[in-house]
Amino acid sequence: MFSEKRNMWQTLILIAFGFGFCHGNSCSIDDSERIDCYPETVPFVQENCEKRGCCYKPYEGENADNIPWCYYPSDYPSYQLSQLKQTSQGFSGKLMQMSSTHQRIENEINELDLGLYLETPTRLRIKISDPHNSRYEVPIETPAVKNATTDPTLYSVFFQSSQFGITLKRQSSGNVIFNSSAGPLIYADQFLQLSTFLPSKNIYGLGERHEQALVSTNWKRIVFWNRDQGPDSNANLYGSHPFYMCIEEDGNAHGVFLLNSNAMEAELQPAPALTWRTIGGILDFYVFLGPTPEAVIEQYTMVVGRPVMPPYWSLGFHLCRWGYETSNHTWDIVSKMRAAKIPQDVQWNDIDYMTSKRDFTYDKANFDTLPQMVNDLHNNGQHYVMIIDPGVSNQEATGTYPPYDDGLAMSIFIQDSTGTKPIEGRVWPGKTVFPDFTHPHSGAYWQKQLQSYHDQVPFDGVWIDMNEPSNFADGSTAGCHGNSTLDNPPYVPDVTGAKLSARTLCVDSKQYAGVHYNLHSLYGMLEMKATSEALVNIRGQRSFVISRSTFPSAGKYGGHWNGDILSTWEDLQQSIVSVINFNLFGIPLIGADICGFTKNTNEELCIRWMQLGAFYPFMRNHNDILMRPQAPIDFSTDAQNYMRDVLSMRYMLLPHLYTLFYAASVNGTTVARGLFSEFPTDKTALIVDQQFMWGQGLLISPVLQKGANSVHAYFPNGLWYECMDFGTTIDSSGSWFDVNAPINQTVVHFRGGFVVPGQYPAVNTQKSRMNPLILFVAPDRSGNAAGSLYWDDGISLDSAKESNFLLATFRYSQNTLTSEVAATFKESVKLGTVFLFNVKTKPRDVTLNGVSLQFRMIENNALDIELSVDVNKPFVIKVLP
Ligand code: MIG
Repeated sequence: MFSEKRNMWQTLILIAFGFGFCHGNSCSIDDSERIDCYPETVPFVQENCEKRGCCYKPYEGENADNIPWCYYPSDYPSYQLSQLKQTSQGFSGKLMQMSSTHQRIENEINELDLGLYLETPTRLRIKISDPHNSRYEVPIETPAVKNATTDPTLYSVFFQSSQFGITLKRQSSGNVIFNSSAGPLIYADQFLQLSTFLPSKNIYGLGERHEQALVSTNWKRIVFWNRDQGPDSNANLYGSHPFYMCIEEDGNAHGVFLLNSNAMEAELQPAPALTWRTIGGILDFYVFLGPTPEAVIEQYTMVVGRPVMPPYWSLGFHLCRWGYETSNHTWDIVSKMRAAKIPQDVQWNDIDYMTSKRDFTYDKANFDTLPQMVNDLHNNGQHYVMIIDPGVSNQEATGTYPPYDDGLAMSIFIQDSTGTKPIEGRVWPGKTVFPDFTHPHSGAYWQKQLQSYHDQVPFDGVWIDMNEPSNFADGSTAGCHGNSTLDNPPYVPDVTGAKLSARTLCVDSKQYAGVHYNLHSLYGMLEMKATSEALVNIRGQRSFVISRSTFPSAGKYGGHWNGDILSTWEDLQQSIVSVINFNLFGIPLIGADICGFTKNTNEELCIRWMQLGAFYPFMRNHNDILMRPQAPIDFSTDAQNYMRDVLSMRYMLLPHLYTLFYAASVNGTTVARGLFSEFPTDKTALIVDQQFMWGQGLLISPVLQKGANSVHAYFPNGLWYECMDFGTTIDSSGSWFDVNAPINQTVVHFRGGFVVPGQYPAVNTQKSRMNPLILFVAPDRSGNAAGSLYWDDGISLDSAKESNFLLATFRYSQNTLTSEVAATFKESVKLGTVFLFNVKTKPRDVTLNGVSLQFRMIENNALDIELSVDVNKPFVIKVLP
């Protein structure tokens, strides 16, 4: 007990006097460190600024528009910390507001509770709440930690008491990773703000965003408020993820998550510093100490939830469009894909299939053959997914439309501010109401509707759209009252549409768990939860849900596509960032609409997009209504050949992808990742976002420019073996190379040091899963490589828990490939080929468990070894030089 206590106090050091706040004139602050005291977008005058007790100093240099003219003085009276004491979970203290004469923000809270939870050696939580009035807290499940960690922590904590501040240092390096003395703590009922200095400008995450991966610290404001909004760098988009990862100057990484779902802003400035500004809830920060980038994501997903394990078939190719006019039209596309032998696992339908766009119906005139088409897909080892929107029509005659009648009977629709009737909006079916997924009966309601539709059309997965929730009538069909403090908060973050109710519901509408003002950004995530649970119950297999709106913990239930992007080269490039970001957000099942959504695509763009999209963890070609058709079969024979080739490459690499999803679901690691995740000490890798990796072993360097025949790509230090041009080696000390990439080629490299599992491809995963596996063995400079394979039946719930899976690790060193089997699968899993790279001369012999094998040298120093062995049993392959 004594040593435990000592450990905890060692973690914490209290200092009475401030640091970080300047001496002398409290307004003389470096330009880059000015914390905005007037974030409102409306123009203001000096007098308004000074009334707030802030410094007014116009700025006319570079960035003049962004540098605040009105900013907090260094001695702005904030809170004083007292009564700091040890608790079983860490420390607690009181924050008392310091008195001042200037005009304060409405309803400031004078007394606050500070809780510091030393949850694990690599994770701590800082919670600032109101001891007298309970405030809204985000209803997602996070780990309950009863006792502070007794192991030595990677961090130490410093408090500044006279002007409250909290500082976290990484013990090993002394790096300050969190330092709230960048600005004052403000804590009002509808305005909460905390500013922190950042240890470097290498900030990632914070989304959903449509721009480069590295977050700008050049006066950049990111707004969080889920919105039906075509991707744009200056708008709040479909999902909110107030989480960033920072790579420190020495390559160590940490993460910070603000668990808050209110309309929010994160403002970054070159100090570098970050200001969190939210208009409700509490301040509830998690800090993750890494120290590797992947460890940060493991620690983050430990809090918000590990990603769901997807069914194997869902990693195949999905084809969709808005504007298939009939079920026969849809079916015809499937048939043509089959005839062209282009791999396809899943066919989708958009809102076209519904009767008058009403959920849980299908148009018996134009989509009369839909059930037959779905059966035909199933008979061919393929799957079917259709769209469902949350808006339920309230215009049908009583007794004719159960989705509305049932919801009314169960009182599960979101109510207007009076709490007496469902709030009415307008979406695709016309006037609609919206299920409240915080209602305890909403799951049963949703499942019932999905079940009765499934009885007619046996779908395999669900695409949920419009769930920000989107509403064509701002607020409601009757507008909003605009007289409540919810509708008219003292501060409105810089949301697109200027009002919180823009393109969604009035924020004073009522849900079971509270007001929409607090719950808005959770809508899609909670719909994902309900949909995923219903799918599991209905089908008894793993669920497949793709949602447009997301929030932290959405990855537990499904994946995401990044909405209505354009068929342009710019959006092709940008889509990589979304893939990288959503992996950081714990939602690895992510992809963009291949070939682009809005605007007409063209053959070259679509080929290049299929080549990139073949490496999106979730691969779907989807198109806007009225745009030129863009399925593979809609292009020339050459184009079809190139698309088939890259699809085969994806199908060949699916065992690797699947193994990465397994790792994500158990450890929370990313599936696709930026180079910065693997090479955090490489300064160039920190900014590369036009290439990405699948796990550790595969680097994808797509062509992203019109007319290009080569890729200018960065190769971090190491050996890299080309995937298509078997074994061509790049030996890089960390530099850029121009790699040949004619229109029929996709540039993918195996990374020296890794073993990547593959499988001979086929036209769908039901067929490819029956083919022999392949191992690609890519040795590093010392001739070593390692990798693993996870395998199961691809659909069962809890395969891992029921020990019905294969888990094998492969190690290559000293010319010997050995396998270790940690778990075995009930069926035999046949390995048919090993490709070994970097073999300089033809070996004398190659043996499997002592018996000679067939082998041949192929060009570029690669060895092709043919064998037949069940991976459930350990083996040894020796290459005898
Ligand atoms: O208001 O269902 O992002 O993928 O095709 C548009 C029609 C509604 C938006 C989705 C898009 C989908 C479209 N939907």
